[in-house]
Amino acid sequence: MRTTLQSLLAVTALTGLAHAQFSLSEILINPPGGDDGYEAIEIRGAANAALTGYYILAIEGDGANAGTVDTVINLGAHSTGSNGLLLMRDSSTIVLKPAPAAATTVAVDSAAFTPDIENGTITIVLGFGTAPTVSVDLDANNDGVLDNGIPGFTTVDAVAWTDGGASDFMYAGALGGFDQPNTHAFTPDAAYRIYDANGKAWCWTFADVLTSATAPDGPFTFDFVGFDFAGGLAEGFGPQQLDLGNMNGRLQFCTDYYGISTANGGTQTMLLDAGSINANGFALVVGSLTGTKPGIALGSLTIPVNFDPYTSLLLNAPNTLVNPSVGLLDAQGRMTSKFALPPASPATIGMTFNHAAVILDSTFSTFKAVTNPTTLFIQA
Ligand SMILES: [Ca+2]
Ligand SMILES: [Ca+2]
Ligand SMILES: [Ca+2]
Ligand SMILES: [Ca+2]
Repeated sequence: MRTTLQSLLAVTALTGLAHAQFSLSEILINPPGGDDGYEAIEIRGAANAALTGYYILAIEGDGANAGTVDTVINLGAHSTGSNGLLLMRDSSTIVLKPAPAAATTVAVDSAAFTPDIENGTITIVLGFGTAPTVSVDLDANNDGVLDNGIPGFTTVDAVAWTDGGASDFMYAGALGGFDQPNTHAFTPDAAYRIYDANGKAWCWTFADVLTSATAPDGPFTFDFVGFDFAGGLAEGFGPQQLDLGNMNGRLQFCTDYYGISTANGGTQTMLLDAGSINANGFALVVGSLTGTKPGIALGSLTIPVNFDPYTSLLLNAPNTLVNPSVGLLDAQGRMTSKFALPPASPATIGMTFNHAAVILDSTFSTFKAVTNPTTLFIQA
């Protein structure tokens, strides 16, 4: 009996691993100017891994068409490259900058990317099994719930975002993925995955992207000018642009929401991944209302927040507005903190909060590292 159970568990674990190895790592669906030639979706997995049976789906989220399968991209004939990356493109005519790594498999499927992937509220799904047919409506009564899931199809990863339409729906969360709420007024052009120190998919970032008139083919820089970015991206820290077909850059501090309304209040979750090298150490979350540069000098380190009254407030009242602001890292070197803004806090309208974490050793005596800053906008 025990042997049977053990072998069953082993098989289950192996199956889970086999299917958990692929993730959506980068999505560009709305570049500046026309979309043709630039739409691309990057998949990350093990090296030289076949995607037999796998598909990417785009499910419409806008109003009356919510739930309609807009796009089906068959990955079955492709494998990841020796670096674990597959980049699906709508055309090979334009040479992206930066160029995909030589080790990346770059595949083109113009038909599947026609028409273009819609730029409004959209759910992108990676999975395997029987793919639905293009134009099938998986949410016939438009109540935001897929009527029967995706029949015959197993989702391994999903992400969704919204343009804020009142009757729009995102379906990724219910599929085990991530729905990015529209709490700051921009609709992402691109989604960019952050992986942890072990290469496991960890959190999402989102941004509008900018190109220049003289370099329309890239680099696609994140829009730090219009403040259209989210998830832990920050100007001057961590990834600054898309890197389609190249390994994604790292962040150690990531967030979910990127804007909180003063009327409704809300909570921003901050995820810290200091790596297992900092297991059981301490983290101190510091903050600023006056930006990230020049920051606070701390020996040879620089904390990327400027010292101001908010910095003092967090230090003098630990584990209140940010909780925990002083905490213990777990065995993976992680900690989750929350910033909570009560409803009806009009005095904060227009404020931009930056937070960063300082990593200390397990005796709370040695500063070991500082993270990138995160950003939070406070809206009316
Ligand atoms: Ca598009
Ligand atoms: Ca439904
Ligand atoms: Ca529908
Ligand atoms: Ca990439």
